[in-house]
Amino acid sequence: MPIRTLRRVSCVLFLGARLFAAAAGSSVACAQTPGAVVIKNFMFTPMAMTVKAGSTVTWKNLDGEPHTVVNDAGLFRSAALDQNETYQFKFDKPGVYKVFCGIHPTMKETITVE
Ligand SMILES: [Cu+2]
Repeated sequence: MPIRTLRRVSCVLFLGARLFAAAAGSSVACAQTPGAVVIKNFMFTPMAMTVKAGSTVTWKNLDGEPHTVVNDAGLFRSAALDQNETYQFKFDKPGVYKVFCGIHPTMKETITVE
């Protein structure tokens, strides 16, 4: 088989694997990136996550509405995040951190740092 054909075959296999991973569901994708929180449909996703001490968590707002990322103990408070904007915080100490949106206080999540 010529090299060019081999390359094309492996490329198609690679794309197929990517599509399969996408079809397997967003919860799987989230589990593979523990430092990432998506804000969508007025929810933090995942609503509960565990990271290692020293990890930086990134929040990204996908909604057209602005949201904020606020710790109820006052450790951090983001500015209002417009669509596709991100906020990052580095968790140095182990503990359980409650997070909510300052604009929509019913939006909540818990981040456990171990
Ligand atoms: Cu909000």
